[in-house]
Amino acid sequence: MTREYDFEEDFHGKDRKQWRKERKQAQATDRSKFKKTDVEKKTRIEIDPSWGRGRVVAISGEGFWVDSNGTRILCSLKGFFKKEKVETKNILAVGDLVRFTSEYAIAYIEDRYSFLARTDISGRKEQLIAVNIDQAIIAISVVNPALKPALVDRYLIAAAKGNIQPIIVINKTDLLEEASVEEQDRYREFLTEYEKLGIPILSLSAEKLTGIDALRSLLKDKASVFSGQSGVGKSSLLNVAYGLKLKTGGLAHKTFKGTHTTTTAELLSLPGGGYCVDTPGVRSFGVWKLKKEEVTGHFHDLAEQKCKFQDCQHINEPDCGVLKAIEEGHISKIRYESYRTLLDEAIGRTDNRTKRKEKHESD
Ligand SMILES: Nc1nc2c(ncn2[C@@H]2O[C@H](COP(=O)(O)OP(=O)(O)O)[C@@H](O)[C@H]2O)c(=O)[nH]1
Ligand SMILES: [Mg+2]
Ligand SMILES: [Zn+2]
Repeated sequence: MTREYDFEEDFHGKDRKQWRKERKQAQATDRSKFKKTDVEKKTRIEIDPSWGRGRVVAISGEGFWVDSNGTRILCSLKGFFKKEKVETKNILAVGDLVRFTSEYAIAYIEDRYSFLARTDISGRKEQLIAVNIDQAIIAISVVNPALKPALVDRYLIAAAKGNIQPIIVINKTDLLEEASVEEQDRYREFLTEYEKLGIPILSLSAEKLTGIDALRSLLKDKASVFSGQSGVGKSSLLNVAYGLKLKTGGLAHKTFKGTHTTTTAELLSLPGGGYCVDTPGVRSFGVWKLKKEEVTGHFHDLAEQKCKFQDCQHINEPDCGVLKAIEEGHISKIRYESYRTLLDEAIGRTDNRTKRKEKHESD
């Protein structure tokens, strides 16, 4: 894979003039090397030891912000990356470890150990939210916005696909006190069902500062991505936990519908150790190319039931163990409803019009 080399020292330690001269020469060789670059060749590109190395911490209209030894550098991307025909919307994502030339052009992307991806707004491409991340904090609320278990399951599937440990945080628990009995029941049912799956769950309130210490220790020394519907309080939680000043109240942006907001994810360095990506809120989160097997695999608790047919989808088949278990109260409705939502999505049964509408509102 990648060669170990202390290029940073090399990169910064050299006399600037001498360094430029060397870069020029290297560039000449570079060009010939990149000339007929295709995907195949690109993956075999050798890393020039004099290139800089850093981590992509933010992506904006201007380019890619790369943190190299504590210095933020604005980089561009070598043209050959753009020619690559891929199904991924963004070639680079926050968290990427890259090598850049003396002209601050990113020429190499290191192998990723994890990624969080979703389907982009057009529905035709995969969009990388963040890469090289240890854990995904799936932030939700029970009241305002309402609890959406199917959204949680989409995140859980996406996290599993991308080799990321999921953690659920339920914010705005202060609102539960005055919530309806149905909402309180839903909260309890959700806790029971998702704890059963072995996923860590934290109940928090950014407003009342509940569970903030627990959140901090969870994020300490880890690379995390904060994900979840807009308005659940992701930025608020990070603000109260770390004394940050991230913009909150994202829902107000709805008034600007139609204007193009260019907010992108940003990798924040946490005081006390660790990184965190605060993602701009999304209304919907679709798993890229969600397959039926991924849905059934994720809902393995349902598969434990005995059905007449081996390939039972637990919709309306005769002698379905799942439907029977729901009737008898052994399987929670929350779980089943989420399963049906995702199964419908995977087999393309979701009404396309609704889907498009949802997607449109998503950023
Ligand atoms: N009641 C209550 N409101 C909260 C809490 N956390 C955040 N909010 C409010 O919810 C709104 C959305 O918060 P924000 O942090 O922007 O959510 P994000 O879109 O997920 O980043 C803001 O008006 C916050 O003041 C909480 O724990 N309790
Ligand atoms: Mg936010
Ligand atoms: Zn069945």
